[in-house]
Amino acid sequence: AACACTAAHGDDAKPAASAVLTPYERLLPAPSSVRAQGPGYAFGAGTVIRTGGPGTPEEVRRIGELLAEQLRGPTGLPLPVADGPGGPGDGDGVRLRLDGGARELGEEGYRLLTTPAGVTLTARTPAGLFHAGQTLRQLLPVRGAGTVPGGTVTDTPRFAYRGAMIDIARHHFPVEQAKRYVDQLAQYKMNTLHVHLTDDQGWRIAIDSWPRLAEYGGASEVGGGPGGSWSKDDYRELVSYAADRYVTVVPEIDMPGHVNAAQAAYGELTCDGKAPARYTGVKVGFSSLCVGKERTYAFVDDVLGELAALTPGPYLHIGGDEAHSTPAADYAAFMDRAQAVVARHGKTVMAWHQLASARPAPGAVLQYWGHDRTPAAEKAAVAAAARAGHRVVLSPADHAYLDMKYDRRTGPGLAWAGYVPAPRAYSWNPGSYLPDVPEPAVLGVEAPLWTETISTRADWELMAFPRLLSLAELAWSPATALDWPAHRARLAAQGPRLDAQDITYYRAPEVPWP
Ligand code: TNX
Repeated sequence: AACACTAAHGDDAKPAASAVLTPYERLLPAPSSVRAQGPGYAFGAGTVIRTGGPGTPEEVRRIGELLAEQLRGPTGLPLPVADGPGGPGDGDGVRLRLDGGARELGEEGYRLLTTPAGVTLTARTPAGLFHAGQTLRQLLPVRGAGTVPGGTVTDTPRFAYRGAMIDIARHHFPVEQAKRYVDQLAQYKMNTLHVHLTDDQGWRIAIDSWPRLAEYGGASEVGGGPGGSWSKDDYRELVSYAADRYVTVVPEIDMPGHVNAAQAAYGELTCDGKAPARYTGVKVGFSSLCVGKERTYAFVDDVLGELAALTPGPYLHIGGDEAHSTPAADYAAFMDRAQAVVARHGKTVMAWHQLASARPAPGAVLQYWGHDRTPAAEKAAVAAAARAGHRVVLSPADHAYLDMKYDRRTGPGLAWAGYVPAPRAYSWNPGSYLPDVPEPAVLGVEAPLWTETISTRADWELMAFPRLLSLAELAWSPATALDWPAHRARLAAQGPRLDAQDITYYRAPEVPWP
């Protein structure tokens, strides 16, 4: 069969037309293994989604309901959800099956088996079943019922942490936009949403013990707009919406720098006790918490305590980047205490990789955001931390930053790490990217979207798509499946799906969009 490999002779080959790809070849992220075999299953008016026999957890039923909801629109079929394993004469369809014994499928893997009788999704965990459902969506046509080709997909992720970050501090976005992004992430098997909740320009999360943080510190944003903030119920709603889609929320309170909004709300958080004006520009590195003041740590404890109570996920991200106004010794002393607070509230520390040059606490996860020109010593500090047992999430700015312009014509975005055209987002290997940080030390990949220049949903999506899909594939697919000519054909095949969901995307010239 014709496949994306027609273009596998290098970047000069003419991009393969997406029309020649089979549904299996179109899957994005590319699965670990596919065996096409025999005739497929035709979806029709009688298709039922079955969520297992007696003893099947309620969670599986929920996954079935959500999958049915996601398939009804595109297929136009009723797709009722039924309990019970189904039997002869029960009609055919999709079966969701938990198999605790399928050890080879790991924490998030699945098997999708298609015969003329139906499609069986098998996983060891509910997360795996959810991912299987997302694969099934892609095996059906963009519109209409269609036939899932016969065969077996067996698929497990390369990295456990597959994330995206949104910056709702530079520009405020409503929780609905974050939920929309969760849907988009989950569709491509990403499982983490990191929310940058605070920065110099705005404090976006309600903290009961320090109400002026959100009330006053939230009422500003880059460019002087009104800003805004999320109530605790907003945040809870996002967390539960994400959990239903097997996405974990990682909240970030950026410290000890990036705190002007907090200090504008509470002058006691500065060393001289005077509240600065709110800030609506785009400079970084000018603010710092007062490291020598005990009141600072009451603040840290209250904020992280309330956030920990709202957050079921394991991580609290405490920032730690660009603390240019905090002397190195103060920085290390502050981060020691902040990390202890995270631990006291039962969470694991995540921080930007600058923490590597201080004293990362046992278990702390470092998020690397350097680039090709980052000094070797800075990379070496991260490698040393990896040797000491810390795991690293990779967000190299010149590959993974979704706020970098594609090229000089891109409207929104920055270019301090250079332009990131679509192929550049894809063309790096997370398993060997940082010198002396071997693959087992890499927890995963995250694609941050900073919003100094982004204030609308259209611009957000334009910057994220298609590069987010490339990063999703780097995070999920086996290294052996990574190949730009094949990948760009898969990207092209996603174009009509993005269109059908009204997702704005950049028609990158390197991709053979239909
Ligand atoms: C660097 S990346 C920052 C952010 C900016 C971003 C813009 C990082 C940890 N800090 O404060 O928003 O660049 O690309």
